[in-house]
Amino acid sequence: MTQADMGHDIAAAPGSASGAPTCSADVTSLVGAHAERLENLYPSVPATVNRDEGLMLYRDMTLGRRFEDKCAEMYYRGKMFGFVHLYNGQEAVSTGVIKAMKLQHDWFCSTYRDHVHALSCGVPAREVMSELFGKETGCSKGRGGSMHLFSKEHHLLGGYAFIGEGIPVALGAAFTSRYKRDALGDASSDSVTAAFFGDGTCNIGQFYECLNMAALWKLPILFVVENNKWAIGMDHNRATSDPEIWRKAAAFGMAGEEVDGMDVLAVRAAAQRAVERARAGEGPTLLECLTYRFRGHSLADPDELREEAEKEFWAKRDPIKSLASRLIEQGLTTAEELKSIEKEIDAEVADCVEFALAAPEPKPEELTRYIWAED
Ligand SMILES: Cc1ncc(C[n+]2csc(CCOP(=O)(O)OP(=O)(O)O)c2C)c(N)n1
Ligand SMILES: [Mg+2]
Repeated sequence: MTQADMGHDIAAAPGSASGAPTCSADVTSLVGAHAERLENLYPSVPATVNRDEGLMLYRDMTLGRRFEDKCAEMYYRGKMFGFVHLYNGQEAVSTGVIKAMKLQHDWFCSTYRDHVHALSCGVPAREVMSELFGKETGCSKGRGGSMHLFSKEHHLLGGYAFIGEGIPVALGAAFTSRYKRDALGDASSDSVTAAFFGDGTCNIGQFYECLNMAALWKLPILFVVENNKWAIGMDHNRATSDPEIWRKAAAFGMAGEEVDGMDVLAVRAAAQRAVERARAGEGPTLLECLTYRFRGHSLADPDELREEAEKEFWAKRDPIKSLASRLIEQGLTTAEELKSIEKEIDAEVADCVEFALAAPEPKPEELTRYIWAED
């Protein structure tokens, strides 16, 4: 039995025999306990990657970042309406988890911060950008907008405006997978579901109810907590009984793990372990990814609450820049090759904006279309 099976951390614990340095009191007072946890996280086995995988991960994270930088531009130019929540800084979580799963086979459930999850799931950038512009060509036919991305084809079960709303939906998908196999005798039914949500969401009821049911029925699900330290303007450490969310897994007898959410390789390795357990019928995992959002809560947030020192601490750990350095250091790519990937991505993003701007609006007489199942 591994430590994870017992609901314990796989990575070395803070201040453990791994020799990890602990943060000085000065650093902690400047950047806070969330940063201190990250500093003290030393994986016992550093994750590695081959060239193709490395470039695939780099491409996916860069697409997420550049797509959203363009979203900000379009929002401020008045092309998007309503609330728009960007994911800048958290890309290693979406890419690390989703690209460790089987696309169009496994299932994914998001929150209002859903654009990058949709892109990682393979929803075409044209469809995501069209949705943000409220166009008929959007993945939710322009009826959903930024917070309600959905794609049956890509097994994206939705973005949700109410926090925690997606967790029971994800649980249902995991239950379906198990039910088809065990009750209906479909041996090929081995899909795993990943539910993404934030630290603030771990203080509400659905989280606990769903952890309970998932553990009880050994459902194939990953509860992926994107702990970015903030729930709008509420500091995680002021809002929860035990800030180390992964430890709450032990109360349900399920595997729990904390991981550096700015390190895509570490997230990928942790997700692979959890997916393997889930597919083998060993049940759920609570995976807490320590991360940070580089922008305000939404594009309407002037982001004046967070300390500059804290923002700088996390900006230095930009997951895209870190992966680039590692791939170059390991001789798997060159700066020139990464530049040409970025150029391709910029062209894809420019194309999706052009496509979305030119796309038709939904017809007013079809306002209520797609509400009922027959559509
Ligand atoms: C049920 C419910 N209560 C309150 C809100 C208001 N609200 C919107 S975002 C948010 C914070 C969520 O923080 P977190 O789960 O950490 O996600 P993050 O925004 O950091 O990704 C809250 C409380 C909501 N959307 N839904
Ligand atoms: Mg948060």
